[in-house]
Amino acid sequence: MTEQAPWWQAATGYQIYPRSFCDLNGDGVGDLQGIASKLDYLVELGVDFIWLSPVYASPMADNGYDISDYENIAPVFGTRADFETLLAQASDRNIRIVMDLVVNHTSDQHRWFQSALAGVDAPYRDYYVWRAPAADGGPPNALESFFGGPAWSLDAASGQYYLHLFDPRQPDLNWANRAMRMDIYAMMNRWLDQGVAGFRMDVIDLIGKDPDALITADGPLLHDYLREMHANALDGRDIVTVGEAWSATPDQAARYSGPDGTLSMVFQFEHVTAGWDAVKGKFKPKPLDWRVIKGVMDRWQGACQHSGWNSLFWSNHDLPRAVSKYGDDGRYRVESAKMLATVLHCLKGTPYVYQGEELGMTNAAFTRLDQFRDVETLNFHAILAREGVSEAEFLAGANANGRDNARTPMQWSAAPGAGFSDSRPWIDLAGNHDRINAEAALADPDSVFHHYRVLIALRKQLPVIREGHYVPVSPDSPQVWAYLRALGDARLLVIANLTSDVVRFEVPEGLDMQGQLVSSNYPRAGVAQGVLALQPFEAFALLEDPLS
Ligand code: ISL
Repeated sequence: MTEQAPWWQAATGYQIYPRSFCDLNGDGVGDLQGIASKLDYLVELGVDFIWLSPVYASPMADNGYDISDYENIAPVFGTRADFETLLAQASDRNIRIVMDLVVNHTSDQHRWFQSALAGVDAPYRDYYVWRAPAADGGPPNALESFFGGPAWSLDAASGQYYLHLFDPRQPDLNWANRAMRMDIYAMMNRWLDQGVAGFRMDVIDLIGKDPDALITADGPLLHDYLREMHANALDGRDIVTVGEAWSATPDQAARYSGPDGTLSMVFQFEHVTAGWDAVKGKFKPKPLDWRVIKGVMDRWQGACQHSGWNSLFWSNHDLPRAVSKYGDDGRYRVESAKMLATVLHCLKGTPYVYQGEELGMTNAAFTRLDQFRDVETLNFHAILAREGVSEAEFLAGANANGRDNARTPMQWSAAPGAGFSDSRPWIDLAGNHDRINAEAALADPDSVFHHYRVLIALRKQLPVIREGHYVPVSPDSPQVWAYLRALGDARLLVIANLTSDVVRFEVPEGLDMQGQLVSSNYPRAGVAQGVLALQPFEAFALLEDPLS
């Protein structure tokens, strides 16, 4: 069984947000040559593939998630030659590159949309979604953009509205148009033929939408389109595909990634949205409730026990920094960052590390609105200000859950520009690179970085981590996450204190184990017996393997 498992089931991914990773040409924006210069750092960390956020040509209204040319690289990031060099240098180091595939929408500067604007009979008109105004001349219906405001904008020349589930500069592609779909599959084939190892598919659960019925996610034709995409571009290739699917529930996991599924796995977000206000959303976060988060993880681990596959992540370029959101970015920053890594990386699935997470990088803590860059944050600021939300309240929400938290420059060193750039970066630094940086982390054997390195290596060494059965041990505890992984006679017991208090935890009967401590963030003997006093954010993994 192990021999036949696809490579990505033993792999760890690393997400790079190119704008903020490493600026080699000194313009304040990260670039492809900068990424290439850091490949040896990724080798040291031990990751197997890079998920590269979009580097295609783009006017950057949404930092590249608005693509104006799928075939070319944005000049601010480099050239196609730079991309080829990066691909080759990564391949020399056994690191694969997974591209971001943004095909729910394009930029309004894409030649298809520019041509579509020529009029209702323009050749590419039907590549986008157009509707006549409502009787009062307003938008065709009440659909709202995920970035706030109406999802329809008027094209004054033709008198029709076009659909954009995100910013008006990101018009939605019309997936009902077969020629458009075939153009997309051809584009995917070109990138795959060039040697990229797969795709992370942006908001892929939106492509089957039925805007007239106000259905956006998980629409009626979603899986038909995914099957067609699979047959035309993915099938038979040794690649990994991960669909971003905010609507995905454990019940649907097998549809995406089961034996007849179309993707390797999806990113699901139930553990993320569980922390948002039901009405006001992400800018009004709820207090952290670990019982809910563990419940989500338990259900997904259960759903993908026998078929389907999980992705595992705490953070990405749209989310707050993991240690700030789920841990303690003050006194127990190191301990809690390691704890979060341990509980995630010992689960079954493919873990993704977001750049800087392996250093325990923190949220941005901006104090002024003019420090924010993100289109979503700025749009919502305008909307919420009209609704009477004060500046202070908005800043608190944006600092807690806004997307710019994850986008401050990668902290390479304690140097003035954090080793990211010699010029003023496009967005302010988080401001703590004097203490939190890669150079210091590499030199410190107890750093968060080295903790990640060990966990990433363990996945390769231990079949019980890759394949073992998942059994929740403490589902009702708000303070402790304990679980067992079991494969044959091998057992891995993971116990984590999720809080900054010392917590007593009684090891349940049958789980009192003696073994090898394969991961820990405090000194501890290799036994779990009786009542344990778990130190603040303590987490450890104990391996009992009669064969080893
Ligand atoms: O975090 C979000 C939920 O409010 C949204 O900001 C986000 O748009 C959503 O996660 C979908 O994300 C993806 O598509 C967007 C792009 O802005 C994000 O960066 C991308 O990850 C539109 O392409």
